[in-house]
Amino acid sequence: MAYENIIVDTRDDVATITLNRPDALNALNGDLLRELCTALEEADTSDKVRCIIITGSEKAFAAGADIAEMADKTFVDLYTTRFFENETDRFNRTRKPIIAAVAGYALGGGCELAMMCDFIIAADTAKFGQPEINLGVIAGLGGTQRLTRFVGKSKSMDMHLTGRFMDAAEAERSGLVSRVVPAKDLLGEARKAAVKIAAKSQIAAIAAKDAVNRAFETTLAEGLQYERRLFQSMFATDDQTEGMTAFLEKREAQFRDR
Ligand code: CO8
Repeated sequence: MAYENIIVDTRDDVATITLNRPDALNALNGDLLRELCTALEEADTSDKVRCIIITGSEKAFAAGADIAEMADKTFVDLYTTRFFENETDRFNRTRKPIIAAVAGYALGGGCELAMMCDFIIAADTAKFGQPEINLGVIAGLGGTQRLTRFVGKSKSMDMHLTGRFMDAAEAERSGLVSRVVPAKDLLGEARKAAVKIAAKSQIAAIAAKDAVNRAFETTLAEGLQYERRLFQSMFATDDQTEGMTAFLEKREAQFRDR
């Protein structure tokens, strides 16, 4: 499919989706988000894709939801059209692993989009923030909930109330990002991680994502039970047999997603 606001490059089992509205620092408007969701759905169902990367430009992953598109909307508009609800639901239905590769600004909806991915690799130029308070509003794509779970109440409150930005080192220190790399290596490192994930059993990767995400939704006892059942169900797969046999035979496993 032809896209106007994103670029999709699929190779080596990895789909890289680049947000591409350079004139607006990749601000997230409805068209971009809908294209992103369609690209994710295509990747999720494609035999050629086993891991997905979402990235932006050197200057901005995304500088937030598109303020120009939102400015004239009323409460009734947002409420009756379920503004961006469908898009976030579509995004969250993606089963394959998604890595956010973030350079430059990841602000407001941009920070929230990065947090909706499964993990974040940041360039040393990355700046994260929830500056919606400067616009007289608050975060609306999960920032108050997800950032708080990532970095704890105190830092999350600080970010949401002052609107200040967090640099890459602080983001790594506080658990928002999994690692920080030099800006020039960002895509290379993200691709290396994605190719590594793509070589695993797809069933195990999806189950791991499912189980980790469950930690955000439930009690420890329920989460442990969920993990136990998923672990047990892995033993109904050929990939478990192959993975363990390959280890014992001292060779590389050849997973077949069965
Ligand atoms: N929306 C629309 N346009 C934007 C946005 C944005 N979020 N951010 C930047 N732009 C545009 C600018 O208007 C400018 O356009 P133009 O050249 O036509 O004037 C262009 O991008 C370049 O921006 P700047 O000239 O401002 O670049 P600077 O390097 O000087 O500054 C900043 C970069 C600091 C990133 C600055 O652009 C900025 O502060 N941007 C806004 C950041 C922000 O407030 N983000 C939060 C937006 S609100 C939000 O995300 C809510 C999400 C919840 C949605 C809920 C739905 C249910």
